[in-house]
Amino acid sequence: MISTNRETAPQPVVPLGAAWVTEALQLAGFQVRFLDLCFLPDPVAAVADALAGFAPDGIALSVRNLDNCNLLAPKSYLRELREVVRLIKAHSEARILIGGAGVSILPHQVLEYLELDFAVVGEGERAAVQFFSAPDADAAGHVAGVVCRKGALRQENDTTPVAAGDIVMPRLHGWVDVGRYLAREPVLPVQGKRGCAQRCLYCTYRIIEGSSWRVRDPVAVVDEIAEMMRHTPAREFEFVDSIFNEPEGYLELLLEEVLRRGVKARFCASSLSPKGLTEGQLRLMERAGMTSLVITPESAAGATLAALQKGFDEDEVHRAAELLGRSRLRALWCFLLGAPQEDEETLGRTVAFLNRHVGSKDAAFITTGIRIYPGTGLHRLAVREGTVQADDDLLMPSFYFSPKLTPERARSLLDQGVRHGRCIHLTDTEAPVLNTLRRIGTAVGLPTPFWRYAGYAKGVLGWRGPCGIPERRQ
Ligand code: B12
Ligand code: SF4
Repeated sequence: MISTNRETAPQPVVPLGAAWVTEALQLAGFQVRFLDLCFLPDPVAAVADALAGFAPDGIALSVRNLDNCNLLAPKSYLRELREVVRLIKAHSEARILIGGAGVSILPHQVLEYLELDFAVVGEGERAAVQFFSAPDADAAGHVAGVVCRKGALRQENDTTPVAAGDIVMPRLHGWVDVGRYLAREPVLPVQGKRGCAQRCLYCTYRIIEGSSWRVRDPVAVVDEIAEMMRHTPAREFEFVDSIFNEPEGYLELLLEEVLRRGVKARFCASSLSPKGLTEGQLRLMERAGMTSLVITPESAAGATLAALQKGFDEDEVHRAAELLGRSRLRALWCFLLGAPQEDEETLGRTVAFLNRHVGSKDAAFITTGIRIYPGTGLHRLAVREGTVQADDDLLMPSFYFSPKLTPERARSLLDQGVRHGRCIHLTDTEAPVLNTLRRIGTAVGLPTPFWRYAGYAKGVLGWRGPCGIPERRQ
């Protein structure tokens, strides 16, 4: 298994999905080695070295990201990946399977670009085991969830979910050198559920994880946390679920289990919806050791929320903000600039929200433009509006930005309107100085989340990331 992700912005991310699939392969009886390219200076040389010492029958490539989804400083990771694939093909006859979140969104395009034959759409635990167990390449190509380069997906991801009970424990520390990640961000990821039953206009998560919620047994999730605490120095965990507070009732079961077991750890969540958030949930989060969360309204204006099909309105966003403002939890508020229906009026509402609700313990994360993915409502809208051509394969990033505004005007309205320095723009996170700050922060034991120091870093260090003219294709 080769985890190919080498991005370190906004933080290096532990290859949880790759570890999970590797564990499933090992449990199925395969002898597996794990190569993580994240911190290696020369990925092609690293793969060549690995192949010199080990001649595998099969090679699995995990591809988390295709690109950085950044309209203002776009970067595709595919060219470097193609070099790795070419090296593998030149040195090995092994059967190759590619998977991961990035691959799941554009499987045919990725296969064509990399000149590979087989990809998995969605979760890989079962598909990878069946693929590598198949007697020949033809049978391997018939495994559910596998896409062949010239063929169709055998079965839609949605119809072949792994039952929650089938999800094994990833045993992250068994495969990944977690110490290297913990030296840069002292937090390990945990996934409590897969899928999302919402239908936001731009979202790909249902393609990657399935379109219904599939929750893991809270006991198994807490077992996993306890095991990581036994085997690693990690004492903080991030729930990477698509939405932490859905489906209704799950976070309560999970956090009650944390409390029942007396787990002494800190927690955060990478995505919370304002929808239906209650005071009781926030109290429970505080009691269970949650200290911060990322909340993703994407806009604070009714018209854009409706156009994005978020399933909640402006009042709900304000209501959630008031609850969070009264809690001890730090919140990172995520907004997308330039959504459908965005104009000066809607942006003004978001700016007013940022001034009113993003308090001194909080920050806001601003993304300009929205990456367009095939099969989404946003793609259909962008074709109708002429932003992209219907036959654009979208492998190299294209972005939606409301025709009623320009990115430059939106940024200037935001900069002029927001009265505090706690807005982090996506481009800011690409500043190379951040990696050094992260390591220093971790070494001296600076309390997390690191985004809480954004205002200071911007004011005192003048930290700001690259911001260029959009470059659409490479
Ligand atoms: C949580 C999250 C984050 C968090 C991560 C926090 C953390 N501590 O890990 C944060 C906010 C930091 C983040 C940052 C970024 N993210 Co992000 N993130 C996610 C999210 C929601 C979940 C990822 C996750 O951990 N899933 C849980 C694991 C278990 O699942 P998994 O990795 O997908 O693995 C499963 C399958 O993919 C498959 N699989 C994996 N590997 C393999 C290999 C083989 C061979 C097979 C067969 C199967 C297989 O099986 C696994 C188990 O089921 C996804 C969206 C999503 N729902 O997937 C986006 C997502 C992966 N992110 C994305 C992006 C772009 C980014 C950023 C580049 C954005 C940016 N510019 O800042 C950065 C990159 C960070 C980095 N260093 O790589 C994109 C990638 C698509 C693309 N366009 O490239 C996604 C898909 C969101 C989207 N836009 O649609 N992210
Ligand atoms: S709630 Fe989040 S994960 Fe679900 S469809 Fe909407 S954006 Fe995607």
